[in-house]
Amino acid sequence: MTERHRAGLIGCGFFARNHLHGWRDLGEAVELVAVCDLDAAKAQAAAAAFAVPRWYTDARTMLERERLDFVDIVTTMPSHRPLVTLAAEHGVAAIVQKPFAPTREDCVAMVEACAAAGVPLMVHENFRFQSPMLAVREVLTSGAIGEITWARIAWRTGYDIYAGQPYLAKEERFILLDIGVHVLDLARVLVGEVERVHAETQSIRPGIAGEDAATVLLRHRSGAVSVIDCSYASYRDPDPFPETLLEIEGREGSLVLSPGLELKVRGRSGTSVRSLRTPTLPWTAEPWHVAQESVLNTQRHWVTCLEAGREPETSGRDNLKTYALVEAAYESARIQQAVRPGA
Ligand code: NAD
Ligand code: 89Y
Repeated sequence: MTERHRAGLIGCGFFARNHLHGWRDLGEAVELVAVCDLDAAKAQAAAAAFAVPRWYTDARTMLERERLDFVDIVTTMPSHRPLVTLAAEHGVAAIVQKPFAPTREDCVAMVEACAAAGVPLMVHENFRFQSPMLAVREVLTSGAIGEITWARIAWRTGYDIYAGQPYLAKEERFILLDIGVHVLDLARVLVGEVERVHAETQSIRPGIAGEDAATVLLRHRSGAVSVIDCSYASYRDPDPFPETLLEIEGREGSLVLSPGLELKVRGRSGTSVRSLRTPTLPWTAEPWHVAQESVLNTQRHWVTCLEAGREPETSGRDNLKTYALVEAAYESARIQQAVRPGA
């Protein structure tokens, strides 16, 4: 039997539970040997609930005492750069949750630190690994609708995300960095790289520090145009949370992913309709299932790439391109003009 990859998880808060379940499901390939949180009670509780042998309150101590192949960083973004840099100093690979960092300078520093140390770095950008998105990617690569000409990728909800993630209400750069980053990443994956960005942002809900709605118009290098719209102040029935909805048109057909994950594809040979819902796992539940399951899919991709010595799809280097779209969207909203994303 080949040796399992030895992992340490940093950050045992709200979303980490999904990571912990995912690593447990991947137990044949990954051994979670330690967890860490600044809050001892959270670290201890995670270790107890998932039978992890050791827990720490200091990531440096964990990296010094444990023999790790990688760390899984599930903290909020201000700690990403110090933690990724620390892992690189110890010659340890890292997966880090989105958003990559508060600034582009931080993102570049992490990419450079891991490249200099010769260790892989991946951003846990999970939306492109959601089962419905993987199915849509297959339809697009099959050529069923022909070359893409136009798309709309929408995330609109009134779900109370502040209950589980209260820090979001205090973010001055809010929805574009929190959800926009996922949806803009999908735009790159589904439609292609971007030439020009035009954005409008809105602050709708009282008491929120940043923008909670954004509408972004993208001109893709292929000539296609897409509309990316996100809102945390959209009170609809049904509320599709946490589904991303799609309308994509090609030269020879179209596809629509509707609330409830029904996919309708009109192609050369007619129209087909199918459900992209997947069965819940023992540890997932609606409405979060599609997001939770994608954590496992993302972790599986990381392990496959580690074993093949291949750069992950959502490597730190790749995520700089998604981050550049977020930056361009903020800049466009500020100057009220279209902006070319940075290199
Ligand atoms: P959280 O605040 O609930 O948990 C973060 C934990 O990290 C806290 O317990 C905190 O004490 C700990 N922490 C912070 N700095 C640390 C450090 N230096 N060393 C050790 N522990 C440290 O946050 P959350 O809601 O779990 O979100 C974590 C990240 O996951 C965020 O970046 C968020 O955007 C992301 N997230 C991603 C998805 C997704 O679908 N990809 C969904 C939700 C949240
Ligand atoms: O923070 C968000 C994310 O990244 O995915 C869903 C979420 O947790 C709430 O909208």
